[in-house]
Amino acid sequence: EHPNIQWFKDAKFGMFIHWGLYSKLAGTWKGKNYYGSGEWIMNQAKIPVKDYRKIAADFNPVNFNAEEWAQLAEDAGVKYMVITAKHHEGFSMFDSKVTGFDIMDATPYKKDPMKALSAAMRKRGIRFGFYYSQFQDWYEPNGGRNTWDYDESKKDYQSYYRQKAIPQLKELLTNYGPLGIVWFDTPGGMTKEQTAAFVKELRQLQPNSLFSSRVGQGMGDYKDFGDSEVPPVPIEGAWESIYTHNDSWGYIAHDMNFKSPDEIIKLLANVASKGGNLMLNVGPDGSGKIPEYSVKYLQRAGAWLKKNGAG
Ligand code: JFZ
Repeated sequence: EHPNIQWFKDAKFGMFIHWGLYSKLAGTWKGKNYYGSGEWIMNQAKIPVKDYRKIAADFNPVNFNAEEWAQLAEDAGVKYMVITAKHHEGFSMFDSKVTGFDIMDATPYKKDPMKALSAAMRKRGIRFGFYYSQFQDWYEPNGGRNTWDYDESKKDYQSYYRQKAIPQLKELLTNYGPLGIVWFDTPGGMTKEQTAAFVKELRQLQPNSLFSSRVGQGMGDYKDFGDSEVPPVPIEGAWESIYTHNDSWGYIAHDMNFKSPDEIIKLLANVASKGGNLMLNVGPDGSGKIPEYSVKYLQRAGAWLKKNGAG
């Protein structure tokens, strides 16, 4: 058991944020609407890298306000937040020296939102962590699972890990203060030995930080259930259920299927009654605004929790 697991076991409620270039596409590519997983649009529409990279040139989230996002987290009563530093699309939402395909170098925004957000969260005493897609990287010739631009059989995953994933994770584990969680996802391309070496190398930088189970090979510090899944009976040990507020992780403009404050509280109670945490996702748009329904409903859920002594 991880020596720093107790805060997580006590947390009950977390906020997940999926935010990237896909947020700007908002579920639409070339006049066609997609539904269900806005962050997968590059894959669903098989958008070539040479077109996808152009989205960055217009990505300018001037409405992003770290204090507002952190305040929403506090109002909602969450005890931790995890945000996508790099999703499968391969775009880095932080200042990375490892690539030019990041928010500093490739967009007109030219600021690091993760710097501001990590600071705003620390100020409020809410744990902060990064989601990082360690294997799937649809931008890189050697990254996982882009088969529409690249030939899978020619890929050298180890070279991608050495040249991008590991150096970037080192940046994330070095430049943003103490992290509560590093949330890995969809493992691949590594043997058990390679995963062990990967985990060991990164742990040295932040021994106190928890690693999610999707680091692979059973080497995470707590269990994540499949998306939108709550176990039927109480489960021992540290675990988390992840849900999204509407039907997509990444922003989709035509998805209005938001869970009401009522439904959020029932879901939270269901997960808590089985002994786990609920990490509920919101998907800000490409301008940096969290959808109004997410703001309103999370605030109302948080107000209820406070009033009833659970906040
Ligand atoms: C992954 C991502 O592919 C997705 O875009 C999103 O970020 C989500 C939170 O995580 O999707 C998964 C990963 C694992 C399972 C389901 C969806 N699973 O184990 O059931």
